[in-house]
Amino acid sequence: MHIVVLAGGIGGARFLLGVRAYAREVGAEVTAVVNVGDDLWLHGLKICPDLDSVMYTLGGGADPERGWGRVGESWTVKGELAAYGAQPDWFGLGDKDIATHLVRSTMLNGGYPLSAVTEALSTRWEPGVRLLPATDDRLETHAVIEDEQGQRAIHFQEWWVRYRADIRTHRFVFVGAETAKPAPGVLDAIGSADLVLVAPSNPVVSIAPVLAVPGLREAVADGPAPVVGVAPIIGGAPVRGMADRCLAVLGVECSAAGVGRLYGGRTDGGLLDGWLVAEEDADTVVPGVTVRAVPLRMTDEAATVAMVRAAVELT
Ligand code: GDP
Ligand code: FO1
Ligand code: CA
Repeated sequence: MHIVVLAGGIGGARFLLGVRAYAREVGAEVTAVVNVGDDLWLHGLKICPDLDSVMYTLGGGADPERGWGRVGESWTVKGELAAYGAQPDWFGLGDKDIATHLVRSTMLNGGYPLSAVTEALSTRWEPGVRLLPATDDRLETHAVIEDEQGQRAIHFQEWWVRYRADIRTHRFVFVGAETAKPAPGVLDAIGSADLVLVAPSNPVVSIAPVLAVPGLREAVADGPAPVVGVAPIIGGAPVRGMADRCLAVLGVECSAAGVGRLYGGRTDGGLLDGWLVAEEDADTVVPGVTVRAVPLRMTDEAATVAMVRAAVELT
């Protein structure tokens, strides 16, 4: 059995802990196709927040409270950069984390594609699943905002970290998406999958940029495998993060039903065959999609494995 998971950062990473444990139980293979829309170059370094969240979490090196970066982190370089007045000062890189970005940036500057770099970094972390960036090409999420300076596009990280998504926002743009190609292995993985799972990641800024890679959405929607999604919204609110603000930009209701309908039923030109929602959202209806209500809080690995099992049983 081959399971493909579309994933963002922390929600994707925690879900993958459960998918990996389930896969070990049943002898399945797992491929994670991870969002790169959050990625940015900073201080000469390439930062890939979602790939790193997944890699560190599955490798046992993530900070569980922050949800990003390394556990036991120190911040000497951040302090030194601040002493130089280096900008941006609203995005902090930890010392241990910087080592990852140094290795990655050196390899990228040497001509290796991001997928090969990710594979190389994974030899240290042994995530136990195949980690693939959605694309090796530049694909950056930008937010078109409006303030006293007028209307302009800013990088997703500036929108999320600097403004905390608390600024008038017209839309998101996936810069570079039109010409991006799926990373090597992505289409083959989806084409050979027995099941595609959409992790309970942010639908607007984690899953949408993955699906924006030309050919990727079609490979999932028209592919052989059933597609089951897991709601990141419980009782009308995100479990963590600012998905509510992201959904508001699209005019989509912040609910399990709102996100399910945003993905849509496969029979209606959408993505999903099945949609797992939390028990408090048991009345959710998504046209053309089989909806099942189960506990959806990823409090520990056993709870997450139970979610994965429910997703498998839905197919
Ligand atoms: P990010 O890239 O680090 O922001 O992480 P993701 O996009 O992968 O995941 C963020 C989403 O995960 C948020 O919208 C959360 O609501 C969702 N999430 C976090 N923890 C849980 C959980 O325990 N259960 C469910 N169902 N969703 C969760
Ligand atoms: N999130 C923050 O809120 N503040 C930061 O200073 C910050 C730094 C950072 C450095 C490396 C990294 O991989 C992630 C980092 N994040 C930070 C998280 C990042 O913004 C994530 O992309 C978002 O949480 C959404 O996925
Ligand atoms: Ca993200």
